[in-house]
Amino acid sequence: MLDVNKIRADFPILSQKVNGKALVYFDNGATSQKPQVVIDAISKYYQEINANIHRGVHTLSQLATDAYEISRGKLQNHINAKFPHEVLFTSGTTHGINLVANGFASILKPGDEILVSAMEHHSNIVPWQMLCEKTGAILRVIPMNLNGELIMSEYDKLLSDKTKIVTVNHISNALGTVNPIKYMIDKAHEAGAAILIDGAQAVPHLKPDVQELNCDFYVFSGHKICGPTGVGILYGKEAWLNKLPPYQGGGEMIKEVTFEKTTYAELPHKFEAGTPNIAGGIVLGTAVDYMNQVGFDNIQQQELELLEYGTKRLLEIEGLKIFGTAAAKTSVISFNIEGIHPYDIGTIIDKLGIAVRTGHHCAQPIMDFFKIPGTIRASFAFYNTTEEIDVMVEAIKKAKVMLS
Ligand code: C6P
Repeated sequence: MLDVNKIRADFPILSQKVNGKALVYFDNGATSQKPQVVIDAISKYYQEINANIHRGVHTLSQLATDAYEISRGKLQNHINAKFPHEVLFTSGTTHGINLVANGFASILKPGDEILVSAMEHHSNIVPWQMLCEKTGAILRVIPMNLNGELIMSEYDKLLSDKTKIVTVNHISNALGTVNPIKYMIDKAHEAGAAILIDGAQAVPHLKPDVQELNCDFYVFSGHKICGPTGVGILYGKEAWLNKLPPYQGGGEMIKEVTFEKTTYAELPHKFEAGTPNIAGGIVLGTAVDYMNQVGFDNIQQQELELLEYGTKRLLEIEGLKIFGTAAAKTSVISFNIEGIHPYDIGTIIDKLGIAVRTGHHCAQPIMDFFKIPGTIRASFAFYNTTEEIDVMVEAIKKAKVMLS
């Protein structure tokens, strides 16, 4: 069992007051809070070993390079990638998806098909639409039902020899649905298509095993797993990363440059042009160590309790409707209260120290599907408590009285 009070002491921000009230941070889907070890590791890097990496013979450059590559190895172990060079540092999920979509421009022909799901974040829609514009490929959408579950029989029907890549999130940011990605990966491969998994909302809750999943690409952001902003991971199978052209040109990604011709560096450097977020890359390793120390079994147990308790307590509020009622669900509750705009509730409960996200959550097609302007989203992390849920429920009741 997790000692939540002990865990909370690791996160200095959680003892802050916001608007004069104890902070209740339920916007973990947007970004997680950072434990002291992560905050300290950032200072330590700049105080002790700051230098550019992969370039200098001097001691600091070597120390920084070693720390960066050790961190890559930690991430490799964390997701069980076969090789360290299959683990690319990016600036985040959005960067990772754009990198892959850009690479597919050299593969797709007019009439080829890309499958996305009906519950994607804009980051996993727009880059593919841009790719379709460039190549003449066609975007097809895997539909969902009213519980917010993808309809697998429709997915099976959409797959064909025209499908070149399937791209789907592991967990939906707006609904909390855990998608059946193992099934989807196997089916995509049977149809001869590649598959990318957007793991942005999954990695805070579970440890993906990319070899067991057998996905071609898996992307996520560091800031959602207790790490800093501006750093993320793109896992790609070696064969795919060798096949795709580089995304950006510049320093670090070359073997040889002349004015006539440039040859590219080996993986992972081919995709890591320019000076990267060195501190971010190193500290992402610290964040992953921290999450593993807490333990994903403990994280899941605590979050399941929060999901069940939160769902029960919120449903006590008259007129409250939850969007996203899939059988397989993580600790995200999206809801609305009849006759009240989500933004109004969000603004009032913020005055009471409670941070939730309101709006379309960068997933407008989901809101269109449910014919709503947006939702209020409470997304819980392992450092949250049922007492905090009580505070939120009371605050919402108060806001409801004020607004009706
Ligand atoms: N979702 C949320 O509040 P970046 O911004 O690149 O770190 O992550 C983009 C992204 C991609 N896919 C999914 C499923 C996501 O949830 C996100 C980020 C945040 O839901 C901020 S919009």
